[in-house]
Amino acid sequence: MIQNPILRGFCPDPSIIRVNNDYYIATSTFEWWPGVRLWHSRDLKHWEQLPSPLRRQSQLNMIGNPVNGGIWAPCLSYCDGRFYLVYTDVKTQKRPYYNTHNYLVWSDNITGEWSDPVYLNSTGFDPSLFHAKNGKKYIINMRNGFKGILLQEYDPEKQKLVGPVFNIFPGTDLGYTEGPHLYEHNGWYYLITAEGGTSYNHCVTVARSKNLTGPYEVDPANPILTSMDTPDAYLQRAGHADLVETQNGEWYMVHLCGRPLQEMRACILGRETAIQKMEWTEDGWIRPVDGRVPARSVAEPAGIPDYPLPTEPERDDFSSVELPVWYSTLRAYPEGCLSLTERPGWLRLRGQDSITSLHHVSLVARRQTASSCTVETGMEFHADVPEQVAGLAYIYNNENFYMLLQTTNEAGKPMLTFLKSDRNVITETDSPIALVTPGMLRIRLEVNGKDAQFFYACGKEDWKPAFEPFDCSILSDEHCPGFTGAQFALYCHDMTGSRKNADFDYFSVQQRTH
Ligand code: 6LW
Repeated sequence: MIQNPILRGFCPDPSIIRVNNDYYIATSTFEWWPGVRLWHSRDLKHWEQLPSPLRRQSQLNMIGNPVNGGIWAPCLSYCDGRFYLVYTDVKTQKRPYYNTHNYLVWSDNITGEWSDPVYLNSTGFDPSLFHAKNGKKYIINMRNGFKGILLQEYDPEKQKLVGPVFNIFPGTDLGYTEGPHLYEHNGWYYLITAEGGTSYNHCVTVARSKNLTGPYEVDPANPILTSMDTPDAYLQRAGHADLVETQNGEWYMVHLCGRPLQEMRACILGRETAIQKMEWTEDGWIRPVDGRVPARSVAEPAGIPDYPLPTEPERDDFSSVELPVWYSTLRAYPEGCLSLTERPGWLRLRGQDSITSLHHVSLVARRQTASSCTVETGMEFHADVPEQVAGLAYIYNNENFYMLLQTTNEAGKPMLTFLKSDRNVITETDSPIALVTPGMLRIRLEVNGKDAQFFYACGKEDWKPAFEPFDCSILSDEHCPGFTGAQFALYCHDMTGSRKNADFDYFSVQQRTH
């Protein structure tokens, strides 16, 4: 059986394709760099992360992007030997006009270099590229203000949208119609959308038409997937789906989901990706074989053997000379301020802006993928003034985080301080801990559900608690509020402008499944 979620921790808005016997999923990354996470599988059960397609500033410049801005809902497609990716770079979500700019990039090698982007439009987010059987290509996207689904032809020669714009689907009374994808099957056009909003009323809506521009009739059993009526279901917030047919003619649907804490509706892991097995009904509708409530375990595809793939390791000793794919940074790669070669076997961060900046922050993050974790790092850092800090962050975004940081007091003595930011209100301990033993500082973070606590040890000393336990449920979609998820990060800032370095010997994230 396939165990859901298949992609855990901050992996929302999945788009899936199959190319021969290989499956690929693209998921949203928001203000985190590089843009769009890509995943690969051969059996829909085991997934490995691939290099992101948007890894050049010429493809994506998110400097200054707001929290929750950046890459929303990518859509991956494949046609005639070429991979296509459409995505939104959200500059503002301010009604009524937003600033949701849609782009297209392509590549003939999904792990190679992708093109620079072609601008499409800014009428709404969640663009999807539909390759019609008649050889024409169309872009559909939601219309800002949830005013339906727009469709316009895309001319690959002219590299732009051409012809009239059609509003092909008004949505249902579930509202918040977004995340559209089109398919041709047995003479019908099928339109899948997300409705109900990306929280606990989220769902998957299916409609069909004999004409591409509609009108579309809605499945009488709509919505075909939702957890809205089953608050005790393991997978909540099910919606934003995409279909794929296996090489043996079976159908599956990936969708986003959330796994809130037992005691409260808080998704610290953000929205994740799950998969359901599908079947076509006699009267030509497609529905989950396990029913409307998303199943936690799903039958594997027939005729496809298990194909295990490498996954993110618990411990990283920084032996690689390039930053592995499972790391993210904020809004851009910290050029000149992140090195794995200046001190071989160590990750060196040079301090830039402080965490609340929307510009140049030296921070390297790994996603939290389980509700119970042990995180640890070893750091060598010597602050000259209090304006230089470095340490371990437990972060949702620039406005919501906890950090255990080494710095110095006015007398130049090394200290440990503790910061909390809750919806952009930052508080700092008034009782910093003096560090008496020089040498490497080891920092540990224990997380169990909504409870967390930092620990520290200097040199070979034993572990000691660093400040009081804290409530990490504030690092959740519901509290912030947000679209991403909690991450563990190495961090350094230097307000003197001298780019003081902090060297990290290892970064261990032990995630216990649940
Ligand atoms: C995404 C939209 C949604 O673009 O949330 O749940 C937005 N659905 O389709 C951000 O993830």
